[in-house]
Amino acid sequence: MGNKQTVFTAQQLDAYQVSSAQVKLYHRYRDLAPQLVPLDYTKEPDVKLPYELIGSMPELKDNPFRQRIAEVFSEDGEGNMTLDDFLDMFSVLSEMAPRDLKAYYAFKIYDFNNDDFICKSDLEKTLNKLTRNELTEDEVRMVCEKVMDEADLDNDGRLSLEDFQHMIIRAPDFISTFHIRI
Ligand SMILES: [Ca+2]
Ligand SMILES: [Ca+2]
Repeated sequence: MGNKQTVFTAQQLDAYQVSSAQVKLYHRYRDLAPQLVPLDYTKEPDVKLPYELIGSMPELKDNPFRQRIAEVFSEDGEGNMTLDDFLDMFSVLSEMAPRDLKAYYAFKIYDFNNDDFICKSDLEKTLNKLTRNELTEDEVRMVCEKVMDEADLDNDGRLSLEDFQHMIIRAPDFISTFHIRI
């Protein structure tokens, strides 16, 4: 380990309202690739860590949505993350995050083709991942139809964010994959 100099001085903690959780996460980020991540962030270095490193973190590696999570939170949309992306991701995934915020990001994660709606094929992919491919195609289709029936309030055949927000009040399992203890 050696003698690590931390980037955040006490004054900086005050000035930027950097929380101790963020400092901890900065160190997690840096530990993924100490050769790439500088100790000094005051000059806003242009650093991104590749998805392969992010997706292999213990908090994510068993999550069937890990790649989508990284894509949604990364500025480049490909899962490669700046420190800011990384901090945003963990603050939303944290158990402390408000349900509405989590629901908003869960919706984006399930919207595989990024068109701001969860259509049938998005929902089928979601169900396959949520159940870790343990359902047959027919079963997935049935569950998918049932969810659509109940949740598609304006009957346009797809779920808007509003439809989805109503749905998770009754089916909280749809956001429980996104609770991570940091
Ligand atoms: Ca979609
Ligand atoms: Ca709808």
